[in-house]
Amino acid sequence: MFSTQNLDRVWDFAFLEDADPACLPSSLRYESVISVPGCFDVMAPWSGRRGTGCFRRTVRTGGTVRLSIDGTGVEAVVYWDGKIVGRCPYAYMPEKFVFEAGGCGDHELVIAVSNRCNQVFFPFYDFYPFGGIFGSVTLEELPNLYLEWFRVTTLDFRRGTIGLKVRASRFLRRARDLRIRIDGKTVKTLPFAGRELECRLNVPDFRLWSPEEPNLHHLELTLENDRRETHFGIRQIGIRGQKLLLNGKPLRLVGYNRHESHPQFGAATPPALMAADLQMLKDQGANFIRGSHYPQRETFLELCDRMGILVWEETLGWDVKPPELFSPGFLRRQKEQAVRLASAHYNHPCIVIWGFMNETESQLPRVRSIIRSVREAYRTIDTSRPVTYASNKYEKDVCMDLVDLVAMNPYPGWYDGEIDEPSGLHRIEPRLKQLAAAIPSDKPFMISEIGASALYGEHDPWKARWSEEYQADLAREVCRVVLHDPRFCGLCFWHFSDAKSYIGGGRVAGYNDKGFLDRYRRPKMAWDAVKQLLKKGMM
Ligand code: ADA
Repeated sequence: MFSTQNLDRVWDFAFLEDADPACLPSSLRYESVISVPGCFDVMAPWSGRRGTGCFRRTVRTGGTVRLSIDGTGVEAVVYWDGKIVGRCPYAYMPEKFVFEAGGCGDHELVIAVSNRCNQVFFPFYDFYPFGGIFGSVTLEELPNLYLEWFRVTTLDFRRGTIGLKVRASRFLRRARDLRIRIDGKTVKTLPFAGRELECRLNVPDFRLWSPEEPNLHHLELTLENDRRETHFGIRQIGIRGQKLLLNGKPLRLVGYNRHESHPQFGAATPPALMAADLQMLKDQGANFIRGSHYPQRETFLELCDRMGILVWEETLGWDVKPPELFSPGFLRRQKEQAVRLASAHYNHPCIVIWGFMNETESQLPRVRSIIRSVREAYRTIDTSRPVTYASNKYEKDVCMDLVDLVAMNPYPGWYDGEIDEPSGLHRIEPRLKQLAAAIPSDKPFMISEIGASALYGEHDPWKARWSEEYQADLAREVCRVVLHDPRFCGLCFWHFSDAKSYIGGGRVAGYNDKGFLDRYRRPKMAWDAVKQLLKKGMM
């Protein structure tokens, strides 16, 4: 009766060099076609160009609809029959728009995507501002009364108790039945009046979610003519002193920072590539991805839920400096991103950390109030997960007390030392130990980035920098130091695979080449070095 349409596949396309996506010319000729998801600036003839890409298609529908767009970049404006119905100001952020589609019939949907840098995606970022629609586009027809959102939280993993919070699309003066089914069985029918409802439920025959056994349960909610469903996992993230806990047991995160980046797909990486990436990660014996440095795709998170891969997800805001950092707009945008992200991805058990503001100026006391405010923005939606930022201010960081877990991005053996020094590996152990000693003793501590550049295929008998040998030795040394020391709850290498960058200096051929895999996912020596250590049970 109320259909959901997946709008992916082939759309019309037009590229306009100079147009503002919020002000399209009245007559626009769509002379090309493109796939959705898809990035235009990785394809001839728009490769590397900046401008506005207009994606258009016809949709047969009517009545009240909800349009979901799973990430665009750098920003987008959404038109329905020529009128603006939504804006996507934050690159990579999933967005949903509810609007009146008009009478039943064919309607025109245009998503105008600009890949010009803006106040959220600055041109100095060390990753590429891809232009396109990065994830799926779906359209649901909505009944008169529908569920706006629902959130599932594990309250007691020992008993399988979950909390359920549900919001209706409007205030209900008269109570209606909310039917709750778990794993195909009705567990409760509750009278729902007002706008929101909160309840506790014990999941029958529950099984815990963990990386080793990523068990999922199925939840289905029915309110009048609306029916919603999701998978959820019963798992609790906790902190006890310096320990990060999963279901009461110490958790050790080992994995990689990963960009959504591929020479042929840009940031619109297809599900098959995501699955292959994650399968490689599992095969290596790692269990963790930091989604650097922006929101992740729904398919990616679903794969992580199913495969038992733990995720740090973060908002976009990379190394932003004053005066921009202290502008009121910056804080508002950071808070808004945190709220949108936590709301959109709340129900994914794989997400264990919320992050923000990579490598901010956390040595400045004035940044404390910004960090506190963004942390609180996350907490208005979610108090069940630790919140943090990745710091490169090390001992000078004055904000460590404000986060639940301290995370640092040191690069001993790569960015320190003298330019003509043959090797900096000897500095890794003292530096990491020194850092661990500087962290407040009541906080878990993880290495959120560490690594070295290596050019794929560059071999060197003297293990010089930029060779695969040097990177592999560095990875081995980091594992030796970190994985045996209980002071570190996590190690996240920089980074999974080589990724296109936008900054000039030190980026060979425009790529950040600290990948343990190259841009086409061919393993460098460091990949196998870590694999061997993890297989030996170093975790
Ligand atoms: C930083 C940053 C990464 C990347 C890395 C590098 O730590 O967070 O995005 O730029 O440095 O390769 O230098």
